[in-house]
Amino acid sequence: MALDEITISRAIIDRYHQKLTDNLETDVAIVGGGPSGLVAGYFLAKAGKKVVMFERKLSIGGGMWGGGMMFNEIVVQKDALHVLDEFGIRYKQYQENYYTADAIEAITTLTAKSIQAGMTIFNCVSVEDVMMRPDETGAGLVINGLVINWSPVEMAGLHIDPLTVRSKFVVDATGHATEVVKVVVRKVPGKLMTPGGGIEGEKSMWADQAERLTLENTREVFPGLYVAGMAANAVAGGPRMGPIFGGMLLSGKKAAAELAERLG
Ligand code: 48F
Repeated sequence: MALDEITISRAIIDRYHQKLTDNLETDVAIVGGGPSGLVAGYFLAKAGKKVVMFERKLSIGGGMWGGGMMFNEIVVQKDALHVLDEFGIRYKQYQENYYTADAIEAITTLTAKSIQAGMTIFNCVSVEDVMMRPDETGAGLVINGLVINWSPVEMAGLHIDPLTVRSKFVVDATGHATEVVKVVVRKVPGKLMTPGGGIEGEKSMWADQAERLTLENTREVFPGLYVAGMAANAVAGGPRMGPIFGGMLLSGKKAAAELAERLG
């Protein structure tokens, strides 16, 4: 049977339209397709929650592809190996408590398994704002959705209005940039649940501290808004850690567990 270009086009448009409309309302919307967001999405989907991810770039994976300085190996400490095992990502011991994995295998597997678990990912989509509503008491505000646009629209600076998706919770997993939290600080009345009420700002390299703090700092920072991964440290004033990824994996898992519990 001869292939028809119009059927090919129709198939893509129909399927994408279905995928987008199916995800206009979800339990959790994750911003950023780095390791922490992918792990969070995987465990939420596995727990039966409806979860969508928006990634600005064409490729999913954030800062994991390049390992350290484009040496495409990552280091993972012992405490986080169970996450690699869950995904079936292979690793080798380097020294006691230092394990390495191929960065490409790690990120492609996190991506594939999170989609197969049920998360929907939209790439080339940038989150430019949030949606806000009064909380249950009426006294404060809660974040209950995202404002999205095509990344090429953003890159070209075109004056085109966005679309909006609603979610019970939002996760900022945008890494060092903390883009969603920055929008909230700038545009949503109220304070963050941080000591100073704002973004404390990421500190310089200290891998050991940073790995511990990434997990501790993974939490709700504004009603309806969680932070995971490097964004959690950047908001709370924790240091950076470079190409060791156990904290990112554990952070995603923690965010998913807390959200799944709150969603019931
Ligand atoms: O930076 P990233 O990999 O986040 P992460 O999960 O992991 C951090 C590590 O990769 C590394 C590190 C560990 O040693 O420090 O940096 O915390 O991925 C963040 C993703 O978010 C996307 C961005 O393109 C990247 O892929 N992103 C950022 N802002 C937006 C966004 C936005 N406004 N809308 C959509 N995607």
